[in-house]
Amino acid sequence: MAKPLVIVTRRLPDVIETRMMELFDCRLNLDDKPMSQAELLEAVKTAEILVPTVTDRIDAAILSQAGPKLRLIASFGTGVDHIDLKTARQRGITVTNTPGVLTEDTADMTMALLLAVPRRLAEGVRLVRSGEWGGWSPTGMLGHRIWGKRLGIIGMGRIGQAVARRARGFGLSIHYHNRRRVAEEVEQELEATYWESLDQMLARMDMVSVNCPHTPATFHLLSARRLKLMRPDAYIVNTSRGEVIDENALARLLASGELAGAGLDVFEHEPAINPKLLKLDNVVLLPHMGSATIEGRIAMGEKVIINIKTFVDGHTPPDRVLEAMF
Ligand code: 8YV
Repeated sequence: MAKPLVIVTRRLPDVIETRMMELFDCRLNLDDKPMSQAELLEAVKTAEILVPTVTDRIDAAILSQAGPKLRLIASFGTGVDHIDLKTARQRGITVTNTPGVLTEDTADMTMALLLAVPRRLAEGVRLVRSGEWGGWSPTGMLGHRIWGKRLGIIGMGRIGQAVARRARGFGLSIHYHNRRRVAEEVEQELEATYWESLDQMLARMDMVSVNCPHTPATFHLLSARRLKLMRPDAYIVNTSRGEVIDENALARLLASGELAGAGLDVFEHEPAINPKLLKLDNVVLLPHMGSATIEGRIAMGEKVIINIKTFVDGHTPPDRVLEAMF
């Protein structure tokens, strides 16, 4: 049987690329340069299977010109907001992702930001490196305690729950808003309080963590109006997608002291960073590295391979994505 033509848009871990070369007629991207829309168009016209990442915009314009051979988009990543699922379905193209294997890493990074922002970690590093630290002082570098505070989690899926488990260990009490209330056992285990109204929850939290996917329903979920409901001493952390927060409004409120601080691993227009955010001291900005562990990336690649293999063998791939899931 002929091996399927698989086009991979970015560099993946060596072990994954090697295995893909063994299994498939595989075209790799050796210099790791993100593909332009023109290159992507060429790829969907040629490939039977496309392996994109979050940096590829597989929109309706691209998909409507896909070649008849393109049957599967096996995305390397969990979020699928870069793929137009509706057009893919209309064109009979199956879409898969890699859920589950980056939950713990992303939750670790969320917890790191929940600690880093109130305890001014990045400012402390900058001070030491600047050579201007004059030594310990009783009132130097004071931040805020997180123990005993309330954490509001927006999106209580796998990652939200993994954040909650960690946060409990740091003495935070767990509150959450989700489309659906989670199972009673989970609520009990986490001693979590459910808020059907996001507005009501936001107004009462000391810290807020964004852990929901970006969908049309969650675009600017944290709008200027909602951000203004938060308390001026509250912190906000986002390891999900920049688009969930109105970034301009966030920067404004942080600058005017109407919010205490933010930890952002994701941005609305990556890789561009809102210049207003760059001017602020009370923010920790990271380059979308929530799931960036070697173990996680290999596990993601394994999932991509399993999804392709299962599909090529004529079965439903384990991580098939349906529009109704989002
Ligand atoms: C991935 C992510 O590394 O999986 C996701 O949704 O945001 C990242 O952590 C990236 O998407 C890879 O394509």
